[in-house]
Amino acid sequence: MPPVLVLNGPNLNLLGTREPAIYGSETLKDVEARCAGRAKVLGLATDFRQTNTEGELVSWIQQAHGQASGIILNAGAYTHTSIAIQDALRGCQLPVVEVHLSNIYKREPFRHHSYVSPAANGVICGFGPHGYELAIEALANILNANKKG
Ligand code: CA2
Repeated sequence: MPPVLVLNGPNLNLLGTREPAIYGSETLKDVEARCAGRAKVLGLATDFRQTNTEGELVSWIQQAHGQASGIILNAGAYTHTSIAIQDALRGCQLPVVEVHLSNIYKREPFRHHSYVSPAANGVICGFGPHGYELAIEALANILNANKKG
């Protein structure tokens, strides 16, 4: 089975270095290790990436077709602005789980709308780094169901 692509958008490279009250003290490396560990238990591999560039996210999503078994996406602030990412997700024909560290519905109104959600199978937000593990589990369930069906 091809790896699960775990994509992280702008500023998530700063995780654990600033704004701990919102995003916690774990680094993105820690989150990567959580994903790899959870995936391994479920018989999956992960390909974990971060970029500050919208176009790079779009390219990675395009390339995932046939190369990944599914996508977990924290698009960061592009969540709230990017029609290009939504278009790429709609075209990739893969299961997609949207994840956010913070509960975006508890925050500023401009974070309440997601362009990713209409193209995702589901959304996990507000559980910090553990949310990524929940997203891996959700994706594994979808992949198992697709295998059977
Ligand atoms: O809660 C999330 O995971 C977000 O996707 C994080 C984005 C934010 O724009 C979304 O509304 C919700 C921001 C990521 C910035 O991460 C930082 C981490 C540490 C220090 C500064 C920024």
